[in-house]
Amino acid sequence: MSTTVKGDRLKKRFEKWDVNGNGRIGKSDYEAEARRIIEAFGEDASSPQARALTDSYISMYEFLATKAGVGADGSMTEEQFLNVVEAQVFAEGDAGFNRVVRPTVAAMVGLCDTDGDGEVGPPEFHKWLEAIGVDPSAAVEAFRTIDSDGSGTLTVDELVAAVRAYHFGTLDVPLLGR
Ligand SMILES: [Ca+2]
Ligand SMILES: [Ca+2]
Repeated sequence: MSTTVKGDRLKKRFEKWDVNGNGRIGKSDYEAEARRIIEAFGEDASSPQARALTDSYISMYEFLATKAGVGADGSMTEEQFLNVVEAQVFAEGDAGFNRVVRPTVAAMVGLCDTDGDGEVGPPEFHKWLEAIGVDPSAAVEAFRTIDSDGSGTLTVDELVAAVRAYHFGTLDVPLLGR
């Protein structure tokens, strides 16, 4: 069952990024996604936080494209994308998520963390969801679910676990865009 959810959620992801509908995604799609999030936060594109997010998206793309065998600057078909994410992220479990997803989650925390405590509090999380285009009415419940130690703030670890939970179908709120 989780395989179906993963596949569906990734396919949705692919279709959203393949803006011109040519059946391929490339580095520019990842850059555009980072830019869109930065704009939604009202962040200056040249700020260290914004650059960290852009860099993390580019690194994530280059890693996956290289592993898919198309080269860091190459583009991937849907099949190549689904296969490489399956092999490099899902099949590797925590290690895969930590290597591929964690730097991007950490960069998102950097953008959100306006009070500078290194974690994401409820108002910061609300803004996160808004910025990626998720209905923030889900924020309160999602926050409680993701805050697994009940500390009242979300750490990078808790958020990486949440991205994983989303792709395995145990959480319905996407954190890196729909
Ligand atoms: Ca904070
Ligand atoms: Ca917590």
